[in-house]
Amino acid sequence: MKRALLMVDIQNDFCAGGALAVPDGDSIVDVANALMSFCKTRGDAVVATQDWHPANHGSFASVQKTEPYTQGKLDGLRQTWWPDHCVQHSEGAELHPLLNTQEIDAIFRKGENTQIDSYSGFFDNGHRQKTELDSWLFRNEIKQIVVMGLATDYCVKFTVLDALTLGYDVIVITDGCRGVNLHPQDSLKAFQTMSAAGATLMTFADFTY
Ligand code: VGL
Ligand code: ZN
Repeated sequence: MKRALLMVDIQNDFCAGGALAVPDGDSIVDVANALMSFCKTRGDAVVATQDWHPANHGSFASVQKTEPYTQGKLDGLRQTWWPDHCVQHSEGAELHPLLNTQEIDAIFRKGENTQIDSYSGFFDNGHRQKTELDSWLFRNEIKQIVVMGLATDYCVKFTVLDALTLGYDVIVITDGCRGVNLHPQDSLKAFQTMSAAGATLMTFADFTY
C-alpha cells in the first residue's frame, strides 16, 4: 500500500517563542526528522501542511477586537479567537528551522480565506473549499497516511478526521504530536476521538519497529 507521512503545521508560531506556542511543541521536530528519514528509506512520500493566514484573518482576536482564546462565531461557525499567527511571509509562518525541509515532496497551505478558519489540511472548517492535498494523494495512489504535528487538538485532529471520512487508512504518531490544551484534557480527548473514528494510534517506536 502506498503511503505518505503528513506533517501538520510544524511552524515557528506553534513552537517556543511563537505567537501561538504549543507547550513543548519543538520537541516533535526530532521525531519529524527521524520519521522523514525512515519513510524516505521505505519509499514513502513526505508532505506537510502550513497554516498561512492573511494579516487580517477573521480568526485573529485582534481583528475581532476581543481577547485571544475566547470564543465567538465566524461566518456562522463556532470559532476560538487566536493571537495573530502564521501570517503569510512572516518568520512565524515558516516551517521550523531544524526541520529537514529538503525531504518534503509537497507543502499544502491553508487558512488563506479571511472569512473562515481551516484546521484540517483537506478542507476549511465549513467543508466549503478543498485544498489540493486529497487530489495530490489520489494522483500519487496514496491510500495510507501517517500523521504527526501541531496541534493535536486542532489541526492534527481535524486533518485526521477528514482523512478518515475521505477513506484513507490513518496512523497517528502520538509522541509526534503536541496540543494547545486550552482545557487540560483536550489532547487526550482528541486522541480518543481520532481513535474512535478509526485512526490507529502508535508511538514512534511502535511504528519504526
Ligand atoms: C492551529 C489554531 C489556529 C493548528 C492553527 O495548527 O493546530 N491551531 N490555527
Ligand atoms: Zn491558524
